[in-house]
Amino acid sequence: MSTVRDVTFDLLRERGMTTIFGNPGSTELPMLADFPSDFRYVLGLHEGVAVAMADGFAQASGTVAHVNLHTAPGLGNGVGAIFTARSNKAPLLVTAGQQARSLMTLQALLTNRDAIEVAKPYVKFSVEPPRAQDVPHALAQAIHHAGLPPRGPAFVSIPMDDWKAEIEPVDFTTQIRRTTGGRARPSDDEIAALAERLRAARNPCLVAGPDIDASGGWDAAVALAEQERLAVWAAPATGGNRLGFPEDHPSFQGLLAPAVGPAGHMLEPYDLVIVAGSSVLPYYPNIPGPYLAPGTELVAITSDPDEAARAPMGDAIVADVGLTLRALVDALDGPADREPPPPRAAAETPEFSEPLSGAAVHAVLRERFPEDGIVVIESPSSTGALRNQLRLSRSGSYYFSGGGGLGFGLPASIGVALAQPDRPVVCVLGEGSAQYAITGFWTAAAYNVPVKFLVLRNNEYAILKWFGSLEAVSGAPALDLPGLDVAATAQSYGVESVTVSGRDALDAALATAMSSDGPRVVQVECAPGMSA
Ligand SMILES: Cc1ncc(C[n+]2csc(CCOP(=O)(O)OP(=O)(O)O)c2C)c(N)n1
Repeated sequence: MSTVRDVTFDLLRERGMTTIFGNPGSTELPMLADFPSDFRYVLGLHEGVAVAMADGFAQASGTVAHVNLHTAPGLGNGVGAIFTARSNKAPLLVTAGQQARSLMTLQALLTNRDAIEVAKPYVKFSVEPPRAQDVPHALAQAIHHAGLPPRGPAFVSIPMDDWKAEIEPVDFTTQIRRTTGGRARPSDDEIAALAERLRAARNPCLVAGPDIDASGGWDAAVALAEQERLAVWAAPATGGNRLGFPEDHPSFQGLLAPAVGPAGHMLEPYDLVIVAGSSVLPYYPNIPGPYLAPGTELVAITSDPDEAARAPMGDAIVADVGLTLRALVDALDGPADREPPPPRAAAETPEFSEPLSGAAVHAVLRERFPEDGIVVIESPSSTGALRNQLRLSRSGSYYFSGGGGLGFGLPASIGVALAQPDRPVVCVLGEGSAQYAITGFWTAAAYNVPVKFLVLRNNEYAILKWFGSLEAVSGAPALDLPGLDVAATAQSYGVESVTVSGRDALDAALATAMSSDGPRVVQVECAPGMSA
């Protein structure tokens, strides 16, 4: 006889899930007792931090990551980050402790009442197994759900007295030692029909979404664009948690506007729009208009049936994005007899007057950015400026909160760096955004995770002021943020930090930070307002 705990750790070991992100409480201690030496526990001081670290780790490793939360209040704290992980399609096993089964009915302290309902809107699967012996099977199901397309978080609530329960090892071999795969290729007919539409199109374009990168379709997207002379737009930043296409490529045109009317207007010149690896489309804010001009057709390629079903226009193929793009390249005879798309203008050199604008900060960053660097960004008013200045061109180089929730960037960068220890990671944060997961600095320091944090301090919620003008809102309170000092706070958590102002000081501070071994914070004084 083995225990539920033995079998669970064997399951996690077999799946290569030997890193557990979490924040423990009394309801999780029975699981963590005698923690196996081949496992690593990464402590976040708040559940939102633990979930977002796991999110970054899952996306950057391409594997299911495990985050273990405390019962009701811990799970509650993590829900915002679980929402974000769902938007990012990050494959996560989320577990939470629960009161002992014998005390749940009387609702003893820390009972997670209706545990499976708490995160339900944001997970693919939510269960509290009926018997202790079912815990490993439930965990296996959650792992399969998380890793199958569309990837996302799956939740299991585990009463704290389940871990010692005895279980037949035979259940382990029959129920758990299974693999599942979900990379579906479209039928030959679907590929032939799309290839024909593309061949017949006069001026087609590609809208490149985050699932291109997540499905390993980067090279196929480039090959398709080059062979078919496609103009390529990035899916709107609101849903673009990853890049889908090299942004320094001659076919790349820029970011599609996120709102309905402006996006429809930008797509007007094209008679065929292929949206690959994105919902159609991640719109925000509400600026109405036609979805598409009368002469424009659209075909989406997505592995998510829900994305295919809820799109307001166009046809859709539900299949693996990378495999579909590759099949399309192979089905077309290319090169197409079309003019290549017009080149995009070079990024303008911004003014370097003090305090620096967001664009100026990113122009300085560009000169210091490592060749194989990765950006994790949560700097709302300067996201577009960073994309424009850096024009990142390698797969797996960019992570962003696809659902629009703050509190992702700081901890996700730690997860990304743990998953990709050979690539330098730069985390770009607004000083307001940093507050939502500020304790992540402690984890960076305690585990010596060498992320370089660049904090833009503009003393305001700049993007909300911009939204205010867009929504014709005046007189809203609480949009100024005087006196936040992220560098001092990070220093108190153990991360070496500096605050600088102006181009030369920023350049020198970035050079020092990039060449150091551990985590570093460079906080730079910034001008208010949006930066393009
Ligand atoms: C969890 C969460 N709470 C609140 C918001 C609303 N929000 C969006 S952007 C923003 C301001 C961010 O400020 P800062 O990081 O300083 O960036 P800036 O706009 O100045 O570039 C806020 C509060 C959100 N997106 N997510």
